[in-house]
Amino acid sequence: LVASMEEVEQTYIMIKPDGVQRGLVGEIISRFERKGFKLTGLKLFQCPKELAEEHYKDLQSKPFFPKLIDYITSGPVVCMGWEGVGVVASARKLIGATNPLNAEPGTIRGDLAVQTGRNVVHGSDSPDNGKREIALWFKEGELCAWAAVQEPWLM
Ligand code: RTP
Repeated sequence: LVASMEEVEQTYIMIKPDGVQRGLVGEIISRFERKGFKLTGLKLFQCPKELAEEHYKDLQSKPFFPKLIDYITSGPVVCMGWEGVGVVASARKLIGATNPLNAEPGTIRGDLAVQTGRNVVHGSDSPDNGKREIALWFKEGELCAWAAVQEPWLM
């Protein structure tokens, strides 16, 4: 069963500063790995203000925008590219509702967060935004296109 190229999507997932500081990096990465998606990029990164503003430019007019920018730039984030069939919508399901109090148990926010302003993780909301955000957060050469090898690792 090989997925056609058109079905394979890319999404940008980011562990926000609270997720890093609370020691949730491994836990969050595990959920995407265990689901079966493929990691294509990964880095710990101190986000400059200009990049945070560009990433969240659609929310510029919101009253919480300055606080959101302070939050995202308050410490390092973990930037990730994930690939797979239906990965954009599926990742949003794994993440759960924006307000963690409305997020179902079993989701990342439902299990690990309380406040909207400290909701530990970001996921792209469309395939187009997935591509846009990966290009925004990663330089060329930081992403890896790879396929699992057939040989056993240990003999
Ligand atoms: P994200 O982009 O982080 O995955 O979140 P989302 O799509 O679930 O939510 P969105 O509406 O795009 O909001 C982006 C992030 O802004 C913060 N936020 N704070 N009322 C508030 O204080 C408020 N509303 C939104 C959250 O960190 C949210 O994830």
